[in-house]
Amino acid sequence: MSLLPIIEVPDPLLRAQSAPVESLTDAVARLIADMFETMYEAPGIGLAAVQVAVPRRLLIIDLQDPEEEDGEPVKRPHVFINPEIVEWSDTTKIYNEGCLSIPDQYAEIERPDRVRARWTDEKGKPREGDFDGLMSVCLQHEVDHLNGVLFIDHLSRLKRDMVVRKVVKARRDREKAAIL
Ligand code: GNR
Ligand code: NI
Repeated sequence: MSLLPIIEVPDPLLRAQSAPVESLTDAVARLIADMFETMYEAPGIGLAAVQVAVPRRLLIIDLQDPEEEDGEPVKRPHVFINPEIVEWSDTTKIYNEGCLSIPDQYAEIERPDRVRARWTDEKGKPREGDFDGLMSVCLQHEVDHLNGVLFIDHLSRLKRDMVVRKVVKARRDREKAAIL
């Protein structure tokens, strides 16, 4: 297993339309394992393949519930291959979202509070399910990534540009500090 670098805004690959996963090869299984290692280390609760520079329709989620066993969060890994959201609730909810590709920036985003999805699991089995709460927020955030959409796209142009500039400046400052 290996940690993969996470790409950040304004990397144009984050705007790509990810292509379907055609078959569950060993390479895909390895990618999934590496994505979990990368997500847990970050740490994050979700990760789309495009964030590790693989523009394929694959995402993982583990909400890492605070229910602990011996001080360790209980792991509940979920794999969604070629996911599709097929129904959205009319009711919405606001959640303070962040993104590993937009480090240290958060914004209140309004989304449908429940969704129904269809996907293929890591064993190749077709699945369908309903999601609410944080799982619904995270799944919508991750499916957006597969379509080149970021949570900041739900903000005004002015706010979005401000957030991207902050990320670029913070990265530049960090790189400068590393040289001095
Ligand atoms: O770790 C993450 N936390 C999070 C919080 C609120 C809404 C969405 C997310 S997903 C994010 C990880 C990430 O960037 N996934 O694409
Ligand atoms: Ni994200």
